[in-house]
Amino acid sequence: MMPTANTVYIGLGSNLNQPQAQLNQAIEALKNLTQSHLIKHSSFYLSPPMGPTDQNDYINAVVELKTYLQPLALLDQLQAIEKAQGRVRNKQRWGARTLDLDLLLYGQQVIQQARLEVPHYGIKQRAFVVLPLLEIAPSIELPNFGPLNRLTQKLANQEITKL
Ligand code: ROI
Repeated sequence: MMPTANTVYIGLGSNLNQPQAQLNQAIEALKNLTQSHLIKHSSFYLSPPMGPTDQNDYINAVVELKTYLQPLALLDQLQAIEKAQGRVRNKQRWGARTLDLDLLLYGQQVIQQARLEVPHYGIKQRAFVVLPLLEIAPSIELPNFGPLNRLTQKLANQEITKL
């Protein structure tokens, strides 16, 4: 039987070393991802750092991919792109970074593994994830939750600018 492609959503974030250029470069890398096809990407969004505030504002976006990669193989590829773009894992949790690629959703799968939690644990609290995701997938549903657009009201107080 033909294996089916999975629709996945990936969150991109950067607040170091020309964030917009970092995201553009990451989108190019995702276009070249093995066994995958980039369907679309959102606009870029500017927001103040959530968490530690002694760091630059962030640029964020979301992309939709179709992929035959299994979740952990996809995670390996995303981490390789982060590394290629100079991501250094430093001591401060939630510190500044050149590039963060988060696997937000993998079809409607729920994954709870040591290396990987899907849906990404932060989705529902973060306007910088929800807004770009709804821009490219207005009817998207979260497993065990329902339509993501139920959250827009609750997140309306978070400062964020669509660029
Ligand atoms: N804050 C914003 N605005 N955007 C991010 O991508 C982001 N990523 C993070 C933390 C440090 C939690 N804050 C963020 O990992």
